Amino acid sequence: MEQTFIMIKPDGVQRNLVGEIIGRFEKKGFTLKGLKLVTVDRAFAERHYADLCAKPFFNGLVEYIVSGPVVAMVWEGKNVVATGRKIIGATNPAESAPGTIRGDHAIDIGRNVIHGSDAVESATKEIALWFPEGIAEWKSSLHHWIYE
Ligand code: DAT
Ligand code: MG
Repeated sequence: MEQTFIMIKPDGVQRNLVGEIIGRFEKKGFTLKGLKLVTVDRAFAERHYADLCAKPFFNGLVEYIVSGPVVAMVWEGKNVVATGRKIIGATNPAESAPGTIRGDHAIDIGRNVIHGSDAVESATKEIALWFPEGIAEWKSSLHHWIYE
């Protein structure tokens, strides 16, 4: 089953959006496989966003991610990477549709509340980076009520 890495950014934690965000993934039917509240350092944030290191906003992005605790999660389910991105909404909240997390809860691109992996390959890399200790092994008893 597919897995994705989802992170509630420091603004999402500070703004008490943790329960709201987790609820959206839970209610959809996805399964929580990893969860922790962590504050990361610059080097770690730079590794997470390594692909963006040449961007003019890279420094501000790293400062933002290290500015407080984040909630790091692994969610599992059919098509969870692409569907997770839809639940999150467009990168720039000015363009995120209402009903998405960013569309409902964010205004500026540099305070867009949440991260989600953009492909199965990056999800695998991000899960390995954020959860080197591994993730929970369990199967939801709701499985056959959610999947046919
Ligand atoms: P996403 O988080 O939707 O995957 P991304 O990977 O392209 O978007 O960029 C990572 C984060 O960097 C994004 O959530 C917010 C910030 N960012 C992206 N483009 C930006 C821009 N043009 N100006 C300022 N911040 C930007
Ligand atoms: Mg991205």
